[in-house]
Amino acid sequence: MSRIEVVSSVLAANEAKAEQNKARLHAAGAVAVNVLSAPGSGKTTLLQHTLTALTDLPAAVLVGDLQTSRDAERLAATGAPVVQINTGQGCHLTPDQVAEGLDRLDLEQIKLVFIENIGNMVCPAGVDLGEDYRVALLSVPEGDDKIAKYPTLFQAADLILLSKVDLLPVLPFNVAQVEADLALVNTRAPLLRRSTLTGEGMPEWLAWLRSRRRS
Ligand SMILES: Nc1nc2c(ncn2[C@@H]2O[C@H](COP(=O)(O)OP(=O)(O)O)[C@@H](O)[C@H]2O)c(=O)[nH]1
Ligand SMILES: [Mg+2]
Repeated sequence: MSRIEVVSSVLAANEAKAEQNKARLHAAGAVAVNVLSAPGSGKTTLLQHTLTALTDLPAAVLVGDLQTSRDAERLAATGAPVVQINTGQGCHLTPDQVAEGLDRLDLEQIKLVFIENIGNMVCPAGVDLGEDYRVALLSVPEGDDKIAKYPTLFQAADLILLSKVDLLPVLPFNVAQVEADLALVNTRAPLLRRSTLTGEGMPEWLAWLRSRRRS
């Protein structure tokens, strides 16, 4: 078998597993949201605040990291079910790992499954985990050129969160540039400004999530 055939069979296996994850989530009446960004953009902090605020929508988190269970510990403090998935050297979660994570949740009790992907702007973008929606974060300290430089992350997103907007007054950052770059790669996804420190954008984010619930 040639190398190309081997690669394509791995991709086909991943796609099949992602479809199984999706079918399983749908059968349980749960919606899955894949959260993607660079390390430090604010994914775990966003989910901590979201789990605390979403008392009307039972949610769980599968959280990916190369090492440690630090994010899982932060998230579990909210009382929500959390599964840490350590990928070792893997720069993105795989559909198999998500399936194993789902095995450890009582899906009948859960309406929303967040998947905090590995912090990376390249690898996770091309991997379907079986999620219903993708949310990409870009934080102000990362700089206003990141959508232009890492378009694949933002192309496939259903919602883009411009996070840490509380830092806009103190950092040079051109929001209009970000909007213009986004318009070239994704005209479907809204760009929502948010800050955990001030609470800006939180009601809109929660409304977006609630409107996605399946049952
Ligand atoms: N200024 C500011 N800092 C934030 C905000 N959200 C998160 N952070 C900080 O950003 C850092 C990384 O956050 P974390 O949630 O761990 O990012 P992750 O690696 O994407 O999960 C932490 O020091 C957070 O306190 C925000 O809205 N504004
Ligand atoms: Mg994190």
